[in-house]
Amino acid sequence: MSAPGTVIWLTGLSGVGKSTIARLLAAELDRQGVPTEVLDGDEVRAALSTELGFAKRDRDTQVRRVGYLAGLLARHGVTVVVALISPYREARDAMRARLAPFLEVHVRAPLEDLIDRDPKGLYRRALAGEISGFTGISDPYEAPLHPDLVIDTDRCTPDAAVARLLALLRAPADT
Ligand code: GGZ
Repeated sequence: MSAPGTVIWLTGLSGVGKSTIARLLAAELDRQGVPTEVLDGDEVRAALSTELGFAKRDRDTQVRRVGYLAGLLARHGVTVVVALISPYREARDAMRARLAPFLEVHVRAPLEDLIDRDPKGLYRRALAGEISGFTGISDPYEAPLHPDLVIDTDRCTPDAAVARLLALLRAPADT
């Protein structure tokens, strides 16, 4: 199985399926006896980042906070699944440099699909101008240049995504 203390960093747009995949993966790893925690952007914001908005500086602060927590857990052998938009490449690269082993996973789908799915109505509100600086609509998302894995959620079920992540954890170099 994976090296103890691996950080699996799921990055991608809102509503693309990061949280769903993170929960399923963590449940499966727990079932296999691998101590695992999920750090989800929404939850960390509610617990620790209530003062942060979505300006670049705030998003970078959020990435650093989550990276710090991930590092503390990983140091004690916990596998950490991060589900965070983390739209800026430089901030993610800084986490890769700090955390090891670190696997960057780009969870993606065509923007039109996300606008169609829109379970929370956030894209509708962003397109109507009611939410400013919304990632993918009116704020940038910098896709990873060298992700360890890409998951296209328009073509792959959550279970299939987890199977691919488990394969990556077993043999990071061959996937
Ligand atoms: C992006 C936003 C925004 C804006 C609110 N841009 O899919 P969600 O709804 O439930 O989770 C998203 C969450 C983003 O938190 P992160 O900590 O992952 O973002 S970042 O890494 O960029 O700091 C989304 C919601 O907040 N949301 N406004 N303007 N997402």
